[in-house]
Amino acid sequence: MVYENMVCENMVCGDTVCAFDKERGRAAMTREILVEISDNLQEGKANAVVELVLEALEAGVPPRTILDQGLLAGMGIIGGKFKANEVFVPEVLVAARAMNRGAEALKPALAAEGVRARGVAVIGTVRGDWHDIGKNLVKMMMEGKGIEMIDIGVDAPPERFLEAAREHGAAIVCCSALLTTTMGEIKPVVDLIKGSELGGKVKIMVGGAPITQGFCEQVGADCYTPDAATAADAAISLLR
Ligand code: B1M
Repeated sequence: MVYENMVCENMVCGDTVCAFDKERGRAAMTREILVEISDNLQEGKANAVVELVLEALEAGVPPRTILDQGLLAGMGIIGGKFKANEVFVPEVLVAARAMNRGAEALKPALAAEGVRARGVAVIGTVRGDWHDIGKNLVKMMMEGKGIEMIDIGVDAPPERFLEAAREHGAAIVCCSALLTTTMGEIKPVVDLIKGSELGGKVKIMVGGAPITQGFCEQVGADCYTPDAATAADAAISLLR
């Protein structure tokens, strides 16, 4: 990684490093540190991710590159493995925690560079339902895609979804329901949002074990996805 000590391979300029080699060395170092960020994130090593992010910043790697090619690349690989049943909930949770820590470390530099979130989404588990593991995974996957997530928690009444969407200028509202007895709470959220000034502007995504595509259409929601990784991909498509 220390390109200053490299010797010109072409031997064009003796034993010191020429500008060409310097540039090539810098590019190699950038690639290496980004791969390390991605690898450590996938292994859930949050402290190492933070250290590497700070090291990359210090070495002059642009914050956007660190985000896209380090953190988001790692989270994307984990998302793909989760979809393919190659890793499971615990691995995703630790990777997501490392992602969040890395993103936190990067935040000041991103803000200074003027990099904005790709959009805002509100997420919650519907009224009467306390299950939040799936919701948290969806949230983390979406954060991993650069979406700013407003988490209104569990047992959230329809009004809370609407208020949060208004307050934060959300483009998407995400409803999670895990019980057959609470899936009926999704329709009041859809009706309230569609009947408000946000109707037609804010997209509504739904999911959770008992939810299906047919149910999504029946309640008038915009998008159903069966898992967290596809939810994050779908959210990006909705934000385009
Ligand atoms: Co509950 N529970 N639970 N529970 N619980 C289930 C869901 C159940 C299937 C167990 C069973 O009977 N076999 C059953 C529901 C039956 C039904 O309605 N058909 C059940 C029941 C009955 C209950 C209680 C009523 C039990 C009781 O008290 N008698 C009670 C209800 C409490 C309430 O909510 N009011 C209850 C309570 C609990 C605990 C509190 C103990 C705990 C929740 C802890 C927590 O979440 N913090 C709990 C748990 C852990 C479960 C099981 C074991 C695991 C759920 C889970 O987290 N799965 C569950 C049985 C099971 O699934 N094996 C069960 C892992 C998680 C990653 O998956 O949430 O499906 P999931 O999320 C997935 C997808 O669904 C999707 O992406 C996620 C990841 O890929 N997804 C979305 C989720 N939200 C999405 C949103 C999207 C898109 C995708 O877009 C917006």
